[in-house]
Amino acid sequence: MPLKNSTRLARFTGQRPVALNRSTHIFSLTDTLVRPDEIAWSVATAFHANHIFFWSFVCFLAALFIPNAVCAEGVHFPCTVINEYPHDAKTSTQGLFVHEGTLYESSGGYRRSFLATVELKTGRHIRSVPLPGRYFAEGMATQGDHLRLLTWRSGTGFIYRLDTLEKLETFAYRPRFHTMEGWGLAFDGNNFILSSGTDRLTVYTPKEFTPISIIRVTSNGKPVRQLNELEYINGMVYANIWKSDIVIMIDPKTGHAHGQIDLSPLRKRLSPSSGVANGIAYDAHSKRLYVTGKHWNKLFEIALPQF
Ligand SMILES: [Ca+2]
Repeated sequence: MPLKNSTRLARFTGQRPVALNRSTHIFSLTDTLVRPDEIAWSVATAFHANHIFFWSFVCFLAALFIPNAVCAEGVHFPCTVINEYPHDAKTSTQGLFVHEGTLYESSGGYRRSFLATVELKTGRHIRSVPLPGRYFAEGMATQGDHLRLLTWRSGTGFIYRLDTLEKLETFAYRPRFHTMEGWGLAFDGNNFILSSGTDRLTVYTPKEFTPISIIRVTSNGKPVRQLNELEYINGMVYANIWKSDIVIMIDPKTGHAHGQIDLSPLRKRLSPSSGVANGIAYDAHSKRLYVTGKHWNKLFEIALPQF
């Protein structure tokens, strides 16, 4: 997603997320900005005042901030901190995973995107490679001895060697003229799973990177939109929800969100300039779960939810 927007919206992340509204299954940091009843009121007023075009535009803008349905069902897991580590606050985290104890992180923004290996306990960059200035780095995931990195709107991705971060290949991940964006990426052991800021996850084959199925993510029958950074953990897809501190756990077989973690308790440990939560990494070997965010000055190991 756009860096400017995320930076601007990061100011909202200093607030606690609004409590779950179980009657409408609505939840969002933007709840205080535009509510559905206000939108309905706007439409009615527009007809009455014969200002339909103006208010339609207002409603269009408002729709961009319609609160998102987030996991009113399922288990609400506590955010229990086990360790905290330094994290480079200049990094606009878009993709995050752990491989053999080393953190891999991608950072977004035009003319400043990069991919880095990071020493987990110090936050020090071991190796860092920039992307060409016209690409905005997004999510990434590893398969075998390489990783795939998405970019935001170009429809172009890159394959890198894990050990040297040497770029090996360029690949396309959407049909021509398709507007689907690249946000998060995970690998489930067989296929890649891609998010695009919507309520849909797209499953891609591992070699040709061909889309083979779509997972529609819901909670209580309502779509859960703005799915962002991903991680596949023990049969579940964990996903950051953009503009919130919520991580949800999705059953990829059904698309149902079966649980969530509210990361907002971490805010009191972060600098005020920390942006949105984004970045989930799981070390399957040590069974450790890590989370961070855009321009967060810390990375946290938190307790792994037990279903
Ligand atoms: Ca991840």
